[in-house]
Amino acid sequence: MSEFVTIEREGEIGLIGMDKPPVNAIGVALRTAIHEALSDLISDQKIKAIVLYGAGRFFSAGADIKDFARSAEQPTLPEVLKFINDCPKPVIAAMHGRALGGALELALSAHLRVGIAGLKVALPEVKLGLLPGAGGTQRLPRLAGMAAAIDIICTGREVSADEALRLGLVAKVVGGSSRDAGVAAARDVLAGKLAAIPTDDLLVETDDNAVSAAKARYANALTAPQTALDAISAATLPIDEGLAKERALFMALMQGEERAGLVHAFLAERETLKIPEAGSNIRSVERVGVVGGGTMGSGITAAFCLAGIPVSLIETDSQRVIKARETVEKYLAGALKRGKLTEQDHVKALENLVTSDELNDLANVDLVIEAIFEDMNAKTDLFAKLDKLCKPDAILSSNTSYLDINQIASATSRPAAVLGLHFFSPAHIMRLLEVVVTDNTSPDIVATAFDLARQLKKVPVRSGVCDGFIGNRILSRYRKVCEYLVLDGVEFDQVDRALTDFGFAMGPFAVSDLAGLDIGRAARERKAASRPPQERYSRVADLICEQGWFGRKTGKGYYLYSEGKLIGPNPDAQAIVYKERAALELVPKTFTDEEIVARYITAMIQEAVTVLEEGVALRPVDIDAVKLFGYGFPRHRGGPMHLADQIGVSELISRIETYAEEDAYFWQVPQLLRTMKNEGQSFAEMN
Ligand code: 3H9
Repeated sequence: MSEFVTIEREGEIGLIGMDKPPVNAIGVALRTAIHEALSDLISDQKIKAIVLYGAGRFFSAGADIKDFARSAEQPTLPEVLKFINDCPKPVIAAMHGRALGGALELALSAHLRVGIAGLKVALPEVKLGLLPGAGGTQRLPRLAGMAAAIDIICTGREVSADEALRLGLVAKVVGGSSRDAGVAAARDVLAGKLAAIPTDDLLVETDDNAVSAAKARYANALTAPQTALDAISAATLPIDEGLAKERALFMALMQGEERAGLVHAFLAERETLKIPEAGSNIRSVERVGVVGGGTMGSGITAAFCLAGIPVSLIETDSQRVIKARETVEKYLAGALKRGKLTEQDHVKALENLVTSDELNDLANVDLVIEAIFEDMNAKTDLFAKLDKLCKPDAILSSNTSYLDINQIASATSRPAAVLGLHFFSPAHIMRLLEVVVTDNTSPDIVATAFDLARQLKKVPVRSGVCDGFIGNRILSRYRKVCEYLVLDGVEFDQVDRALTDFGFAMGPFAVSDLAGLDIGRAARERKAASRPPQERYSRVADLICEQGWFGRKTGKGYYLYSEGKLIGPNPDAQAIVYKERAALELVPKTFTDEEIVARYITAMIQEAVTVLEEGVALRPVDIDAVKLFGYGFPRHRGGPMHLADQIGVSELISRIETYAEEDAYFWQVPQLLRTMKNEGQSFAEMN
């Protein structure tokens, strides 16, 4: 028998326990094991009912995402599930923790389901660019009705145990272990107290309203929810026809780029945790200090409050303290309203929040995050003070977006305990956290930062020190391409439209308006002295700032705003572009949306490759995670390095060489790309 299932016999009841840590993922080995175990119990005359349950934390996380290449190997999951449905003895699925995707489908093919309190079920396949491909689109409507099935499948949302009970997905929700609950339910079935019915025997009522409403809702969505809807619509057909249709649609999605991108994004979130420092001693962080209560500092403070970690926020004077506290309280009230925080946790978070204008109040914290303005002298002064007043084993970190953390660390007597914790605005919402490791940061400090990120529900990515770290350094390059495109003939809103059509939530010019054009200007001023004379420079943004137009907050930037709402392009900003083009004697050219996207993405990949070459990022997948979780890169495209593999190294080199005919300084082929071409290597292989 397989190592992945346990088989037990308790009187007339046979038990199959799935036992494949960490999440009972159902790959070919577990599928085979379940099939064999079931055959064994069917042929055992003494067994009258069969219970399926999961060992460990969950019932199961569904089909094995890492084993998708083998999903067509026999027995396929649909075959195993048909075997369960057709089993001559009643089969009871007893679920605890989570039953997701193929695992819920497994339970739907059983004749009765029971849940343990706290259970969450879902068919999250659309989030991976798929549809439930093992009967979910046919059996869920049979049990819960068409409208509920459309909602659950097309959104991929989680369903609580109570809702599952209401919808008829489980017959009972009980306490205790799933194994024992399964045995109890099986006894009830054998005693005639509970009915066990093959799901495939049930009929589905058509619901044209629900289908047409969903068609309209998902008309502009990704392919997966639309295709899932087609599969669900087939649930009114005889079961075998519906299942065949579902399988065909599932296999088509499996081949798609959308699926590849979304699965890569899912795995990227977990891959970034695999760092050289993993396994080092993790220090306990009981209370955190944040210095600086501006947008970043308040957001960071709120992030800790949301995670239930006590935090002390320090500002320079009482007025600023009041303002910072109000901001944090506003963020927490928002989280409460959105259901991210319970009433009870909200009260506790406020109790755990200390605000003060006394730096000495940080004497007992375990970790300090500095979030003051970006000035090296101010930061080194502060770190020298913190070094003196904080506990000897306190960790000191900076939220700087680009300054040299090695230099900041050298202002202290504990450089091994200094690192960068670069949050992204709004810090209580954005998931990315760049963990910037200096030349001296010790492994236990890095491991502690990663553990903290887990508590904050962030996606931590390890970065080396360089100007802008992984994210902003790459951003500063592809952002320049937008400036060049505008000078060369494209209107701001065409750039934005091309990129939102590609999948970014906002275009780069709309983002600049939102962040405030003064922020970008400060960064340009800082770099002005070191800007290479050969580098092409667009003055357009500076000229717009000269008008006092800083974007959304001033009502004018690249766009015009009324009461905070974007109402259209700013013709006066465009006039500045025309004037600048004339001054530079540039003849405007036209660019298609595809050309705009190609230049933008190629510049992003070009700098990302340099970041890899220099070892600032550990692996291509870390860069993907940075762009996905901090910069709005469209999730279904998997990240720039995943996309680079799809574009191909030769094509990328050819693009850069073509663009170099206009600007040979900006467009240079990184050596790593040439090496990859010669060796036929992909970025995926470097992960
Ligand atoms: C499907 O079912 C298709 C069917 O309809 C049709 C088939 C024909 N497979 O997230 P964690 C790994 S599609 C393989 O850190 P948590 C994960 O990568 C599937 N591996 O734990 C990680 O590995 P590593 C539909 C999986 O407690 C480790 O397990 N199902 C799978 O924070 C721990 O994971 C889903 O979409 C999997 N299915 O969260 C569910 N799931 O240590 C996806 C996880 O090497 N999974 N791993 O990095 C989840 O949502 C979360 O992992 C879960 C646990 C909530 C289960």
